Amino acid sequence: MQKKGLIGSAFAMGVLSLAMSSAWAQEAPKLTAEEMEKGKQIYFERCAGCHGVLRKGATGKNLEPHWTKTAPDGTKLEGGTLKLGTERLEKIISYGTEGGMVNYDDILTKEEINLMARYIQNTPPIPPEFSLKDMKDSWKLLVPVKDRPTKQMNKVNLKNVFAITLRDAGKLALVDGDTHKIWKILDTGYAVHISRLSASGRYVYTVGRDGLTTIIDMFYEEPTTVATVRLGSDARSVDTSKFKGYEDKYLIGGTYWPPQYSIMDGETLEPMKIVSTRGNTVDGDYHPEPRVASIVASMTKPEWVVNVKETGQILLVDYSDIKNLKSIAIESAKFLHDGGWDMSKRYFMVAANASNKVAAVDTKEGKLAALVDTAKIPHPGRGANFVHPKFGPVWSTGHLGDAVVSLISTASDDPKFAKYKEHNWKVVEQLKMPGAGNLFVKTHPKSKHFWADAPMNPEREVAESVYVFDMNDLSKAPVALNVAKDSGLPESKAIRRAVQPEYNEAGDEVWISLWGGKTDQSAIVIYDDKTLKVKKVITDPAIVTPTGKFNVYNTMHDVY
Ligand code: DHE
Repeated sequence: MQKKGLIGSAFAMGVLSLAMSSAWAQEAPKLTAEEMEKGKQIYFERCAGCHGVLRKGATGKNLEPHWTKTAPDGTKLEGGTLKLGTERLEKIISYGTEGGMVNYDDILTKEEINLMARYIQNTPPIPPEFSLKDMKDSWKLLVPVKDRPTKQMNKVNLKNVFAITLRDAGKLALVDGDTHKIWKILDTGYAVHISRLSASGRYVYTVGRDGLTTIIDMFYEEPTTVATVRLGSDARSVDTSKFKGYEDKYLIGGTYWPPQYSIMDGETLEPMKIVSTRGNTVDGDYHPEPRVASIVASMTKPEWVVNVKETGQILLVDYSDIKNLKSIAIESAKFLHDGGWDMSKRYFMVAANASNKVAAVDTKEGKLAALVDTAKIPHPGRGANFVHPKFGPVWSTGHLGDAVVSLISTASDDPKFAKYKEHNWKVVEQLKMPGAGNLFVKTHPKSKHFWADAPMNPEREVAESVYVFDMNDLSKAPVALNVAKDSGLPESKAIRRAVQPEYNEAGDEVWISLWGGKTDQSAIVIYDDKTLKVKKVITDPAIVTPTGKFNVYNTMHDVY
């Protein structure tokens, strides 16, 4: 049985209300140099994403030593007594919290959990900065543009290729969506977070959590990496220039550490410019680590939408003149995370997840259209768009912290949707999920189905399933598909999380990753979108810890 955040409420509600006391001057547990190195590595791989390199907190709580070191017995909290320190931290790390922290007892060993409980009581080491020169030194142009094929040298239907992250293997699988066969597995950075496509559909860009960015050319007989560059030491986002006349001229990458974005040549990845995102939050406080979360390319203007997590500032970066770079900073809310376009592709919808809000940016006017209150911790991925029978165009997001999917009415320039104006920028309906822990939702213009996962739910049954709503009758409970059972794989000790539904080009198949442990057999389970029956299970042993999947056509055209 999975343990639910047993001590979660204490951690989630209590830690922040702990009074500062002189007792925190006491020494943190001593670590050997070897333990320190290992702690650093595990912290980077598993913790930094939510808590930040400097541990100031964002999606996760602040983990600076004044919170994590043992408090004296009897320290009074608002709701009772709490003592942090090694033992309590071990429990939190093992079993997770109701505040959204996942349990690590099936990911880390007991010794590693003990190490991390001690490690985070020590002052966070500050990683080095990463300059344009560092980027240039890391840049490898493996094949110059003039030596690349001038036409497609294979017969694969490139538009229906899926780029699939093999998270813990540090690889990317390119799978032929027509034949369901693995086309090629390529080395990439560690735990590629997202893949994005060039405007031409020829190149796949990946960004590893370790900051390594690759460009893969699909015109060769077999996909080939033609250049690589390092953006920094911790990264999540990348996109190309998509506006008419600038197609694939530039690539932008965003880093968590150092907090900055970098602009590169779109075909060679040659580094051109770095811009820091350090500065003030929407509350006016200085923040030393404002990380770059999602980035998207606008098709309305030569601009990227760059969402800065800790400051809550949304930057519209105009790439028409890189030397004299102009950008607009739009105030929204903390902490910005992921998002996607509305149906008209004029508004970018981004989750400010710790504020329980979604910001809608009007990229035509260059200003905030609305800040929409939602249920707890919205986490849309790119979200999902459809025309609601009663409320017109809606964009949707699931929630990590609540058992609902929120449907938000979006504005439209199309006169046929004018009658829905009064609903715009409000949550018009909430679809009931079996529990919290959703990460991704998806639909397709040709489908009547709406898919939602719940991989962060602590219950095995829920985390291993996906939920399919009928858009013709949203009052019906969703159909639950148990992806782990449907995969036909034997039961495993660790939960195999069913994650990120992604449509094929035609919009008639939905691919789900069954994300198991590093040594478990994982799978990609492909469902027929009409019948909801399994069409194919890809269980090749090379499919190690699959997570994000990016269909070439849908990613190029922002179909979701
Ligand atoms: Fe993600 C998107 C950050 C954990 C899978 N994730 C994003 C984006 C950001 C982000 C900023 C938006 C990128 C963009 O659009 O430009 N993710 C983070 C984190 O900081 C966090 C919470 C912790 C971490 O250490 O990374 C985190 N993410 C995860 C996972 O654990 C997931 C489930 C598995 C994995 O591969 O690591 C995961 N994130 C994804 C996926 C997307 C994503 C699949 C793209 C969704 C899409 O449809 O575009």
